[in-house]
Amino acid sequence: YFLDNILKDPIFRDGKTTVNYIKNEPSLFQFPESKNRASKLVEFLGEVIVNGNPDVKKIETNKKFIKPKVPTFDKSQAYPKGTKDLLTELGPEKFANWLKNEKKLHYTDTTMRDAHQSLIATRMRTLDMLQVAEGYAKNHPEIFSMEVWGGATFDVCLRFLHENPWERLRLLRKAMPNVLLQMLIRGSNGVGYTAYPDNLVQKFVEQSWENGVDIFRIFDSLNWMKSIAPCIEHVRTKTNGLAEGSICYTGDILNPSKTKYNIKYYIKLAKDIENAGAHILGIKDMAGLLKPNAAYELISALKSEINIPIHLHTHDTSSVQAAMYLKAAEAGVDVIDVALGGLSGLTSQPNFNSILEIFRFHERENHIDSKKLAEYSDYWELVRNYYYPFESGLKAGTGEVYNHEIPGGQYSNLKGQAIALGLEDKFPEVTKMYGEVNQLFGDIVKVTPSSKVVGDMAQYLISNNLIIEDVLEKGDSLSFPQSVIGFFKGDLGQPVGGFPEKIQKLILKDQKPYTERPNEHLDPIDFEEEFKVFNKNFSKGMGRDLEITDFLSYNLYPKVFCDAYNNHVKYGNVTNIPTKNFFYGMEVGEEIMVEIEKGKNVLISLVSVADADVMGNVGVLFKVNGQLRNVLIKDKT
Ligand code: 3PY
Ligand code: ZN
Repeated sequence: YFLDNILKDPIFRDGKTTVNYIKNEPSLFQFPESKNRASKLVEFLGEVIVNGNPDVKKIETNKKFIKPKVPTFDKSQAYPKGTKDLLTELGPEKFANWLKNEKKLHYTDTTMRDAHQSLIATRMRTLDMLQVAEGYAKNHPEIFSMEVWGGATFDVCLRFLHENPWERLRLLRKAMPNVLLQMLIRGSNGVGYTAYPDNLVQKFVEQSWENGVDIFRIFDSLNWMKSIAPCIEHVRTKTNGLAEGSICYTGDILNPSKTKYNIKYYIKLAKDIENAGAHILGIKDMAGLLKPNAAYELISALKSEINIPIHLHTHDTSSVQAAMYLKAAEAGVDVIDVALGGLSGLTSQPNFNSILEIFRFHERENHIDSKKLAEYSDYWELVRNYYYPFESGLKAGTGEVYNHEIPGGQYSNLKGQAIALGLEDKFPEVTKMYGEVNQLFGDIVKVTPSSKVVGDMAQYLISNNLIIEDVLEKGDSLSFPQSVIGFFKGDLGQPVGGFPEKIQKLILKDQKPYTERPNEHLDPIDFEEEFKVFNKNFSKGMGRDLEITDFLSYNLYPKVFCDAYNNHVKYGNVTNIPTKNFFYGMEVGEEIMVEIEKGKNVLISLVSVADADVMGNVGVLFKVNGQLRNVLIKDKT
């Protein structure tokens, strides 16, 4: 394109060039936007071909992938009415009432959020979701909700996938306008790992609704009402969506020796959540500790004590959670969370396709087309292969979960972290230590971010060859991980029953803990002024005016946002590169089609990859829409 510009330039054509010609003619460097975008795409592909995708640590050479088959649907058909239409018609209060009076069991499909968060470290790309989103919403409008957003997906979109999480939400909303979309929000911690100013969380909730979220599953990692209640209030005042205030379930209500989290505790918490204005009660069994008989007892008790519908979530780490769902359904639970077969089981949710069969001919049967549903399971099973480097390696369910109590969503990440720290062969010790650290900390609720604190401490002890007794005996001379210090200071709020004082002193040393809400220490954001500065700083590189949602991303994850911004400046929009090529590059002779803007595709093929020159640069030759394009990539391998 540079040459093209020169050849068309009147100065050049009139033979009036001087030695400073190129320097003085910035117009020579103005390339058509789409061409510019194509150049950036091949720059990205070249980088992955030569140096690999930095997120992929281990590659299996000669790995073969089978192209996933997208289930058919009638594209011209209007979307059948679903729960989203019902919410619009009834409003949140009446909708919750409708749900409570439903006899049939309802299903939330977590495939696009928690399932991949729990099995493949949250790496599922939007492109793979969009292939099936419209068809799924048209073929299965009976689904109660699709969990598609929040939790760790926000961070991972920006940090590893070069995606804008808000764009993911908008695209999924557009593709599934008839079914409720659901997100997970960590109370005052939003979708982060720390407390944020209240007006930031409020704006985040408002914008999540504006961009497509209908159900907000709100929890706090210590079950602290002071973090849950304000978030319920934001949903009630800033949206017309549903506030699903949630209990995090831990321990075992049937075990007489585990008295801290007993049935009375959960009933009181559920009532507090209802009184705070939740439309639905969520029970978030994040580690899959709720046993079948306990579920029957818990749901039966809650059904008689509260008036809002109950939505139950679990992880199948033990591999027996299908039995739990059966008992919960018989006790009257209203909605359960499941994942499509190909991304279900183990640390993910129980298998939707099979759970559906458990309730076939049951009095609470929900008639969903199981044949079509199986095609979607097949699709996800094959898509999952593209993400093999992110698998946790867990091969079977484990009863050990009742001891270590590691949440499903944390398990695959913890394993990855252990590998990065060179502790792979000590993983069983790490999980055992996790359980011991939990006891040392006073048996706390463990879910993001409190679970990260326990995980950090367990890894710290194992990697330094320390045991719990060492903490008790020589804790005042040890320097603990920052997350642990912050936790004992009160940065995540207050745990049930308070902090164990002795440990708190050992960990904090001279620092003073506090008991008020962490958010109270944070200055509110001045949206008007700060947004102006933000827009000025970042709009040029993005090639567009920035939106309030970009500003929210920046405030939630400043460093991650800046890195994502720099990547965008360098590579442009890489979200439409097929997943196989995004992670593993291209083979010589391979040809791919990438959409660079709505309806506009570029055809890219890899012609050759040269050996590195003396400077260590590798020439990667592509054909882009038939024209040869050579990019030079520094070999960093
Ligand atoms: C999250 O907070 O991301 C979770 O999924 C917790 O279970
Ligand atoms: Zn979960």
